[in-house]
Amino acid sequence: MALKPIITLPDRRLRLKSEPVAAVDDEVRKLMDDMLETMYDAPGIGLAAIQIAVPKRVMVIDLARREDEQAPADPLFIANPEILWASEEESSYEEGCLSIPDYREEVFRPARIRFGFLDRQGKRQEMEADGLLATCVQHEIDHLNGVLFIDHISRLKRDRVLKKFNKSAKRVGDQPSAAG
Ligand code: GNR
Ligand code: NI
Repeated sequence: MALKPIITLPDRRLRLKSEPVAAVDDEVRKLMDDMLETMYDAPGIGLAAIQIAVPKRVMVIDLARREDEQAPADPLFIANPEILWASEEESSYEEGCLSIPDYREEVFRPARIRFGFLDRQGKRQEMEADGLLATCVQHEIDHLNGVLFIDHISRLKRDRVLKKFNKSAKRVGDQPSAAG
């Protein structure tokens, strides 16, 4: 396994639409393993392949270590996910994203979903999710479509975030300033 750098705003690759995998072969399993190691290291509860600059429809999720870093791993390996059903009812979570460091905001999404995917063995699965898992799956599927959680918040807040990240990108190598 290998740790990979996580790309962050304003990297334009975060806006790419990722391509489905033809099959879950050894190369895709290696990608999944690298993603999982990178996600645990961050730490995060989900990671889409584009966050390590690979435009494939692959993601990993593990909610088990959210509160206790020492808890046993319980990873979900997901390729080519598709939302099959989403509830009318919505719920909100304060979301964050490893590609938008140090920013969190409340996002409303369908509270429950049913989704299909290929697992680590390439076997087709269907799952229902609610709570944080439903949110996380939708957040990661958004990444595969070039969508970020800030696209679901008010334009005012989004523009503020984008401006901050555009500024800090131009200032790489500069001294930090009070203006941020
Ligand atoms: O680690 C993460 N936490 C999180 C919290 C609330 C809603 C979504 C997430 S996903 C995020 C990791 C990430 O950026 N995945 O793409
Ligand atoms: Ni994210």
